[in-house]
Amino acid sequence: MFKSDYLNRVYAGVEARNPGEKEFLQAVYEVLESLEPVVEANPRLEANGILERIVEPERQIFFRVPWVDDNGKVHVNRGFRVQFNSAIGPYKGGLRLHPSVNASVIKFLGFEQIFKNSLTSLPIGGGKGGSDFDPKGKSDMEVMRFCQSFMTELSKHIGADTDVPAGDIGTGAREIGFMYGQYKRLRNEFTGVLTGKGLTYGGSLARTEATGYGLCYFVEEMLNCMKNDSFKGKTVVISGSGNVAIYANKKATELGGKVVAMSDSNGYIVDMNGINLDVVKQIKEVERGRIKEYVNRVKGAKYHEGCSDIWTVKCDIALPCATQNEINEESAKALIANGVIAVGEGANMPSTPEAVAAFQNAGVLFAPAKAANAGGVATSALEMSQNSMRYSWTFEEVDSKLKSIMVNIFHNAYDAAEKYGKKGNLVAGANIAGFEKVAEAMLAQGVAY
Ligand code: NDP
Ligand code: 2IT
Repeated sequence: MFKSDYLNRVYAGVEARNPGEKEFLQAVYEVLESLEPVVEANPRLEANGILERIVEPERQIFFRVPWVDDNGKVHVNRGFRVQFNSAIGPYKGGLRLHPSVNASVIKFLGFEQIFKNSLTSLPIGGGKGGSDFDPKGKSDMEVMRFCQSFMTELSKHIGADTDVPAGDIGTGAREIGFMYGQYKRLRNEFTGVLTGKGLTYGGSLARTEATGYGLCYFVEEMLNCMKNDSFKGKTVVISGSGNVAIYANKKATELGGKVVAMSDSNGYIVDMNGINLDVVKQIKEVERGRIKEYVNRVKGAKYHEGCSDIWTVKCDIALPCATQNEINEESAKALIANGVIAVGEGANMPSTPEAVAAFQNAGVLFAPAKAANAGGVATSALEMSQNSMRYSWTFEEVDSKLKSIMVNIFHNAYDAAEKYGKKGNLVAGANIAGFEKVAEAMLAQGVAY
């Protein structure tokens, strides 16, 4: 529990109102823990009920998504959009399509998005959505019918100045295209209501690469400033083989690292010569196949069933880019025993609280998701700017803005941690720096009653 009575009261309230929502509670606990010194130093926060308000979504929309498969059979999934906080801009955050999606998962993601989006320094509030629909094994037409049905309801609640969804697990260019088409059909308007759009209809150059590239820019700056080191010559392990993992691999390699392992939800591959990214892209992006296929195409590579043992592969830098809680204490200890020097979270909340503590106690540089993977949503905000201007920047322009945003986020998180007596603790620093701007805006805007 916390030293502060205020924090204990707020957390007890969250537990009572959201019973059994373990991911959401985990995310809230971590933020409150970081905010302890901030709450102590700023009595205005308690006096204005800022924490009670920030842990409660402004609006939650849960809806039925009926769709028809290729054989004419009707299916029903559940759709979610949690509009968590609009203090600094329109709600902004991705849509996750995965069978594990439930209210707890969407709320943890939406809650973290508030602070992440604030850290980008761009004017975007926090939101998240998705469905327990599983795009795996579905035909393009089935995915299209699902996306259209999903958007038929979602379109009533979003808008370019209200709430701007984007991709996440299971939602890539194909799904965004189908959803955008349906929104346009229903509303008869061509606006930047979604980001991650295709380049022919308003998408931004470098959005596809942004999360993985941004993660590596952040880790490079962290290595540089905290250890006078870099990616150069380092062995890297990356979990996942989706959007974030693929472009993290590309940038880590460009910066001089060697990526030796990647995974999907069935297992992981190890290639000590350095993973051939073209082969991974062909299997995962073009064929929508399984990562184990890699060993049939690249000599000397090995496949192992199961995900968690990827963290027993010896490396200098670990980049978890698959899903929440994929690194537990045991995996963290295996990485530490093998001499890992830095961990950068590409996925959202991929390390359990015990794993984070293990890394920090062992002196491993630890880049938390809210800060390290903010490049995706930051570039989404740049896509929104370009859409508003009816203009588009070159790849180099967007990439250079992304890079300076990531470098800034590192320094803001580092400085905030130092200011509150937690030097080097980027978890605390990111939570505090993200929180301060949102809290100021909420204070300025008053309480509606
Ligand atoms: P993708 O759907 O493109 O890829 C997800 C990858 O993670 C796949 O390799 C998938 O394997 C694997 N994976 C998914 N769920 C699980 C699971 N339960 N257990 C093990 N492996 C799993 O998603 P993204 O790359 O976009 O997202 C990855 C992570 O990054 C998520 O945490 C997401 O929230 C986060 N993120 C994404 C951003 C973006 O811009 N896309 C921005 C910031 C964060 P399989 O193919 O077998 O399903
Ligand atoms: O978790 C995330 O930040 C995302 N999935 C990206 C959200 C966005 O709006 O681009």
